Amino acid sequence: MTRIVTLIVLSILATAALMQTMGCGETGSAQVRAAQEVYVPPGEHDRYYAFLSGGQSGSVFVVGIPSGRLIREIPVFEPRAAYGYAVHPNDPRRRELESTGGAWGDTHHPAPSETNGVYDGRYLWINDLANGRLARVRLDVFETDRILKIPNLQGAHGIAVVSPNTKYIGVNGEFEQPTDGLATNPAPYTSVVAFVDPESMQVKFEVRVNGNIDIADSSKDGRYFFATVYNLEQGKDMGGMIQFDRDALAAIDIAAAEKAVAEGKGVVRNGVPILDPENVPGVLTLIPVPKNPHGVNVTPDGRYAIASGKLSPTVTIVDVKTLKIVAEPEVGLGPLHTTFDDRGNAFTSLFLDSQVVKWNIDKAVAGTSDYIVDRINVHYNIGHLQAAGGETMKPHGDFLLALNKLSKDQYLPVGPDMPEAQELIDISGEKMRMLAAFPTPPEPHDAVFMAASLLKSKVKQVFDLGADSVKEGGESVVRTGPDAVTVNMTMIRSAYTPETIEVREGDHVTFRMTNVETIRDMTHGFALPDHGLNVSLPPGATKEITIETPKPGVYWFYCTNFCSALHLEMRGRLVVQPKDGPVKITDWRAGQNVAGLQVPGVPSTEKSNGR
Ligand code: RUQ
Ligand code: CUA
Ligand code: CA
Repeated sequence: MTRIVTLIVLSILATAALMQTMGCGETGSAQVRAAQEVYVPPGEHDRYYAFLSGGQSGSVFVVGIPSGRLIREIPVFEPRAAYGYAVHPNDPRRRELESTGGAWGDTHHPAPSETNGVYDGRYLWINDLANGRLARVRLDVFETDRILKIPNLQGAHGIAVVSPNTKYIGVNGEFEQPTDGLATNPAPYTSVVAFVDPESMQVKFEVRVNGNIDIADSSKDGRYFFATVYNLEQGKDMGGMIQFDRDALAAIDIAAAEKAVAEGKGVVRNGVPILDPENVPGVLTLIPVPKNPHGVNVTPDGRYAIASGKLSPTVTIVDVKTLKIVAEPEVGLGPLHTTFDDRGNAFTSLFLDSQVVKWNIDKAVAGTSDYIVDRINVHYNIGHLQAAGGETMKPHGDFLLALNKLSKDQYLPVGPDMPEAQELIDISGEKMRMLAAFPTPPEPHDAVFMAASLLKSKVKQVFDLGADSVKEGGESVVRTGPDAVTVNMTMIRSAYTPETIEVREGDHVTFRMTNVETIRDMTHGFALPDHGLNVSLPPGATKEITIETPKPGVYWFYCTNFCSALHLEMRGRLVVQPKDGPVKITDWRAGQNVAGLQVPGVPSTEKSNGR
């Protein structure tokens, strides 16, 4: 009898467990609903592009939302063999990286260009905290376009475009410096905010701020640039930085700064006028906010700037017109950043609580006790968070991405170090709902969403063949000097023209290469073994690169991107004759170019000494 009862009980338990796994229980049906919301069938597209900063990957990750699929990594401050980006020391981009601070970076904050307070899909700027740089990414081709080293500033951390029409990109210097740049200066350290012109990518002016400057945003009317200061103490160690109960939210009056610069009130250092607010009153207002504040975010309607308290469980709500504090509601432990929906709610990340807290802005300002709307646990220790369009004047109010610093037990273990974790949350209802999670390489700091409908039509299918491109039929190998050869090469499925290039040891060989394909996605690579050369050419692209010291031997350059059934055969030879060996000076389809250029000791046409 007891056995029968036991069997019945066991079978009931088993059925319950089965129902759970099949998604028939309460959690089960919530999961099925969530899965349906993030499922994007094969061949269909996501609704949003999300641009995630790559952190110490030095890049930008492009993820489809809601699926969480990684669509692309845009290399910015680091070489990436995957895209033939800045790999060779003579790659122009590699040289740009080396000359501006080095071939690695730490990207934190993606900032898209805006027109009328909403994204226009032209550019995305991204900072390099480590080496004080700002890069611009073109969103029609998803490639890095310009890299700028910012003078007089260390630790380029918070950046923000000046709304509503991208007048400047403001860049904050987090690592304060001796004011005159000299280590011998005993004076307290200060920082600058740099204002960069979006088109020319030049620093127009800088504004000095006492202490350091962390995260940035601009008022929606472009009047103020806001920056949090967490070391108003001007401490030089941890203890020194956490002395005060209040640090500051800095508000820079942009028009006043422009006027002062025009009147010559800036002190020019490294080519950039720096305004010192002590000598130029009215440029900078410091609003006291607790304590070691981190994020600052302006509400979509432009009324308030909200500073997150980090070491204080509060957010400080500042009226953007008066620069007065209107409320300081408690939200939870470790508030770092805030984002918004289209219904008057703010969402603040709580690092210590591992939560997102949703709160009503008007109620918090009015001081009613019911301003907290909802809380949801995230996994774990959230840093940034971003709602779709949350930085613009028109938030979408549907999805929120939590960018968590630690994933701990959330994914298959991969050693003591675990992946970074993003979680996608539905914010369309009163209560937040967890939808999905996806990992990424280290380490996304921040993200912005861009509607697929905005960007898709702006993305180019092929690069335009520029004046510098090599035309089909116009290929040549030209000796341009006693020890210099230029190869004008085209590539199309699935061959390089020319296929054989003969040079002499000691020659500098310049490859000018055009992928003359006219259809999307037909990318060819050009990799040369043992010479550190790896470039990749999307359709229509032209690249030029010089290898300085080819070693004697036969080297097969080959295509790295699988392009056709003859992809493996898409290769050719670089034949490097030893200095004193039989030398054939290439005159491939280019006899006229060779004439007149005599190579010392050897005839300039095809001949060999027949050794
Ligand atoms: S920081 S976790 Cu670079 Cu954006 Cu706040
Ligand atoms: Cu071209 Cu493979
Ligand atoms: Ca402090």
